[in-house]
Amino acid sequence: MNQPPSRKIIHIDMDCFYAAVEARDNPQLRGKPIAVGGSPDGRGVVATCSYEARQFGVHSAMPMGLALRKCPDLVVVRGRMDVYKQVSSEIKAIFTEYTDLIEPLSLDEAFLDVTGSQYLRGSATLIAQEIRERIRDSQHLTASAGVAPNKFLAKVASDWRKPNGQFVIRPQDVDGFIRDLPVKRIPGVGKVTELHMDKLNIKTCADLQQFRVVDLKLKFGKFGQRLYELSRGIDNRPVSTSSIRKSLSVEDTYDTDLPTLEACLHQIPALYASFEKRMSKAQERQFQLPKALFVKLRFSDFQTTTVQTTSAIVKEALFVPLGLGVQFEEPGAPEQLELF
Ligand code: DCP
Ligand code: MG
Repeated sequence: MNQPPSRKIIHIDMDCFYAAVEARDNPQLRGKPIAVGGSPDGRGVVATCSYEARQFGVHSAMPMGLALRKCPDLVVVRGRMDVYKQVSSEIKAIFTEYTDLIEPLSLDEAFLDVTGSQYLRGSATLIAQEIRERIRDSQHLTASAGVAPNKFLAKVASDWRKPNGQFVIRPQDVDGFIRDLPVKRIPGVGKVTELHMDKLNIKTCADLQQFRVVDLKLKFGKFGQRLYELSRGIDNRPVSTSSIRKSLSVEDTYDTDLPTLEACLHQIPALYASFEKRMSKAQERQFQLPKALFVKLRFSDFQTTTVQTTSAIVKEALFVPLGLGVQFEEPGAPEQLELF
């Protein structure tokens, strides 16, 4: 019997990336709770931390001062972006030996489409295994991998056996896997949406599946259609090798609070000047039409919020302005691929 076409997607994600690089290069740090990031004296935040530190509740984006209160023995290390970039490009060089269809998401993460590969009898599972072994042998760092029929599930799967693990969701496993998946694992479901869903008694993808697409659209707007698909484990986005920018912004964190509206407004021209500079550089390379402006604010308790509108933003900004930016029009929707 003819099987419908199915894709084989691998998501690779390095384990505690910056922290692992630091521990690799400085044996004294091994086995200790370490955090890579800014100084606790200013407004430094944790970029990432070792698993030893995570046990104390330390996590990415946490103010370093708070991290030190949670874990007094925490060793704070300044980041070395040049080294992380170098490791990242060496890892990417490994990926290119398996497929041309690579979509990097960040320095430590990428999707690979190995559907067409004949290597290792076309087994995505074995390819992922081999890539992880090669990263370990050449970089002395560990990576985790997810293998699945689409990007959404592959990304969820790479988190499933972290650190230094791998999890495979075969096409026939999708229905069973997705049912119990908590909604917060769905990309785009943040704290606010999760709370909204909780009030509707929606906790898992199985709960979401109970709703018709029209109802999801009513409740969650444009995101409703996507929720309908993702809650069934459907994601037709192809692995995209072109890096089309989705947004551009500049931001600054201030050493002391900006307590008044005047103080906030005072910072806007400098931010705007550097935004304009970056924007014109980017538009020279590839012109893209902006569709929305946004202002990101970080409050003194480090909560961050984004206000997206076209005017009157600044009048509302009674807090610490963090960033200015634009979002670009999305390129034409990709052709639908048939699944499974
Ligand atoms: N990073 C950052 N600020 C954040 C999140 C991440 O600077 N808020 C950086 C540091 C991380 C790297 O990006 O090392 C990769 O991010 P991940 O989310 O993949 O986190 P880790 O690789 O550190 O940990 P994990 O093992 O959970 O993947
Ligand atoms: Mg990672």
